[in-house]
Amino acid sequence: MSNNLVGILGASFVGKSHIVHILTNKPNISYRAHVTIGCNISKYNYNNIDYSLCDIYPQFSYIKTAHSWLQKFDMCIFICDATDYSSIKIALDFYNELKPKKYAILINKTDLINRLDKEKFLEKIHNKIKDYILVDFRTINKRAKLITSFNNILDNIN
Ligand SMILES: Nc1nc2c(ncn2[C@@H]2O[C@H](COP(=O)(O)OP(=O)(O)OP(=O)(O)O)[C@@H](O)[C@H]2O)c(=O)[nH]1
Ligand SMILES: [Mg+2]
Repeated sequence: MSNNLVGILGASFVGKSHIVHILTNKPNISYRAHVTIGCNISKYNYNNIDYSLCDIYPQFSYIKTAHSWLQKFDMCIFICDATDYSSIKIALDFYNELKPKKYAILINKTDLINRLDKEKFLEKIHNKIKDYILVDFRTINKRAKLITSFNNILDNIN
């Protein structure tokens, strides 16, 4: 495990594991959806820096239990699902629990909504959380773009 711990947090089914899978596997290995229990740690290298991507079980009880460990994370990336408003509240609850100094929000599944709904979703986030880096994204079939966006996040919050 590297010294750079990156927490990948958000409600269940928002796409956390799929994102980590794309970042850490070859393009020909397809993602098989599964429920993540506990914390899955994957290695990621960018600009000769090793990161440990920690894909975290999204139950609030787990976040509470693992609180002191999660607070050691160097940065947190909160994932929201553009089709599910409740994913904003859950990301916010995790943010308020951990209060990370360095964090970003990635809005996933934007392939499933239209432009107008996307604007409404973004406005809702703007009203709730200030001062963050925002990436809006669709995981599906956008590997290269995800890697670029993710590396941009690392550049900007590091
Ligand atoms: N259409 C669409 N589907 C997506 C996208 N990203 C992820 N998915 C799908 O959403 C489902 C849930 O993704 P996961 O990555 O397993 O979700 P998770 O957040 O890890 O869920 P938990 O482990 O239960 O917390 C999977 O079937 C993914 O393939 C996206 O951008 N667009
Ligand atoms: Mg998962």
